[in-house]
Amino acid sequence: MTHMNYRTIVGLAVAMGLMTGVGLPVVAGGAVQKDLSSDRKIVVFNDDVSLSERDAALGDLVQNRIKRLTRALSADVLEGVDAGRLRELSQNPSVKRIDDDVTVYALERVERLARGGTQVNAAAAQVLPWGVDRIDAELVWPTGNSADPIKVGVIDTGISLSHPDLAANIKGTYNAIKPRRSANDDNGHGSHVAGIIAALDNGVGVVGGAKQANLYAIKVLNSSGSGYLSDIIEGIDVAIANNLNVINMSLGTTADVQSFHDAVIRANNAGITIVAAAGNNGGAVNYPGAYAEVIGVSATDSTNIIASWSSRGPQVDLAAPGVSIYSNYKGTGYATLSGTSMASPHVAAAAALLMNRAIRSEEDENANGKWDPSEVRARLQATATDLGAAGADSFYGAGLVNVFAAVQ
Ligand SMILES: [Ca+2]
Ligand SMILES: [Ca+2]
Ligand SMILES: [Ca+2]
Repeated sequence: MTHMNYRTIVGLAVAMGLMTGVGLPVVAGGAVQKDLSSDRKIVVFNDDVSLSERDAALGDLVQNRIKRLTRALSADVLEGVDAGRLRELSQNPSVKRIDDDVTVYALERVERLARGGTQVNAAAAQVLPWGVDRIDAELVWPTGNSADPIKVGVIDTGISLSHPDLAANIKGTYNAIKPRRSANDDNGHGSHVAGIIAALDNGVGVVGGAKQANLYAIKVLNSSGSGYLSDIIEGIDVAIANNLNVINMSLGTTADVQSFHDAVIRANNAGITIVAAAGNNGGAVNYPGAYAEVIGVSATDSTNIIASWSSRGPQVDLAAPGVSIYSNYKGTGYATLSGTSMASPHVAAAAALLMNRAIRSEEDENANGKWDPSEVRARLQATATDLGAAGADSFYGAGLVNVFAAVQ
């Protein structure tokens, strides 16, 4: 497709309130994965550089361009350019910086693959999943708060658009990988995450913590659960353009890339509460979970103990259920998965429920009458159940999220 067509289609999709796709490389479960991105670079231009000036700066390298970012970030993604040409390009006055277009991964534990795949179940009578129960979301619903009309973006592998336990809550889609394609979930991970946030209370399958939240499927990860940073950045900027309230990123990478942090800062400045998985390597918190603007979430089991594989460190803000979580899957299925990928959406659901409750003056740090990301985080942390060592610690952050306590 030509670049003109690409831009036109993206523009139309956003104008119509549609969103269709999401992805970056993150290491799932410490497995060795092929780095998709070693050959891809994000050429970041200065803010005042026009599209034609971008073309002029690239010269014959236009033929190496595989993606153009034209929203908040002014950047072109190039593939297959040798180091000498990149050095030369980095000295062009139009170019601000050249970043690695790293691979980002879904943060689901991959042991399922060693067992020959995930067991997919058919719908049965609705159950209250243990994680939704543990964060006490079901105690909030009788008050009438089920998070409608809070907008939650699932930046992931997409969401199953045909799933009877999700479809009615999906209000928009965007496919950042292939903008002309749908954001239907071809992996299962994004549907699982979406179900933890907002599966329907319809008598079948499961029910999500913020069961009437408006879901936005932003597909950035492919059918294998990996993707490029450039697509994730586009997904974040689509979330900003669509005025979403919360975004969940159950994905990560060990690489700290300036363009990624900048996108997170833009979303935070736009008033979006950003929640991300801590990572599954048992070590340091991945990005974006480690960025200060993001609520980084570690994973606990049904006995409220941190999973051995959950990443940990001072960047963990909260803990949430992430072991043996039953939720929606691709198609019309259901599956039990583990990972900090499953912990993060419990906090996203809690944030959505909290944001649907009017903010009180003592919670409103900047006195603007609405929930800002730092205020959401502060309330969720102040009302979390302390676990482990007394007070904040690197395993559980402020503790296990409890949304019933938060909305009091
Ligand atoms: Ca249901
Ligand atoms: Ca405020
Ligand atoms: Ca503690």
